[in-house]
Amino acid sequence: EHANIQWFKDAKFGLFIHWGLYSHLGGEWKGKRYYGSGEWIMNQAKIPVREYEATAATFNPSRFNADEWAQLAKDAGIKYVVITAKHHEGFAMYDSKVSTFDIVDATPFKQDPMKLLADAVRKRGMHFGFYYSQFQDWHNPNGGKNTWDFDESKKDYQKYYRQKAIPQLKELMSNYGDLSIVWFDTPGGLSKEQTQQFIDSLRLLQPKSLFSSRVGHGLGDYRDYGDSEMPAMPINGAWESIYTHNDSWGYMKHDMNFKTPETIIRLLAEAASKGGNLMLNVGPDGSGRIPAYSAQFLRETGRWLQVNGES
Ligand code: JFZ
Repeated sequence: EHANIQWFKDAKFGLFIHWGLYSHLGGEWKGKRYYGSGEWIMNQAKIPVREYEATAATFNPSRFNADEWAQLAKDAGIKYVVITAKHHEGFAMYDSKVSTFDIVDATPFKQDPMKLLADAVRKRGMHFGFYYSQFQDWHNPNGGKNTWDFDESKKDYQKYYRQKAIPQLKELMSNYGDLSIVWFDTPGGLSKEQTQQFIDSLRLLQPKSLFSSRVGHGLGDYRDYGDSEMPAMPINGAWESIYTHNDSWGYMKHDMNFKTPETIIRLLAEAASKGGNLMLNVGPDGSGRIPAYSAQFLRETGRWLQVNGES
């Protein structure tokens, strides 16, 4: 068991944030609407890397306000926040020196929102962590799962880990203060032994940070269930259920199927009664705003917790 697991076991309620170039597309490409998960649009529409890159030129989330997001989480009764520093699209939402495909180098916004958010969240006494897609990277020729631009059989995953994923993880784990979680997702390309080496080398940078189970091969510090999956029975040990507020992780303009405060509270109570956490996701849009229904329903959840919750 990880020496720093107790805060996580006590937390009960986390906020997941999916935010990237896909947020700016909002589930639409060349006039056609896509359904499912907005952050998968590059894959769904098989958008070539060069065309996808070009969308960064108009991504300007000028209404982003780190203090507003952090205060919303605080008001909702949330204890930890995890945000996508890089999703499968390969775009770094922070100032990366490893690649120019990042928010500071490739967009008119030119600022590092991850830095501002990390500070705003920790300032309010909540834990902060990064999601990082360690295997799937549809932008890098050797990254996982872009089969429309690149030939999967010719890829050298080790090279991608060496040249992009590990150096970017090192940036995130060196330049953003104390991280409480590194949330890995959809593993691939590494044996169990290589995964252990990968973990060990990153541990040195942030010994207190927890790693999610989707680092692969049954490793990681706590258990994550499948998306929108709740265990049927109480479970021992640290675990988390992840749900998204509507039906998409990344912002989708035509998905209005937001869970009511009542549903959120029931999910929270169910996770807590079985000994785990609920990490609920919101998808801010390309302008940097959290959808109004998400903000409103989170605040209502927080008011209920204040009256009926334990702390
Ligand atoms: C992954 C991502 O592909 C997706 O875009 C999103 O970020 C989500 C939180 O995680 O999707 C998964 C990963 C694992 C399972 C399901 C969806 N699973 O184990 O059931």
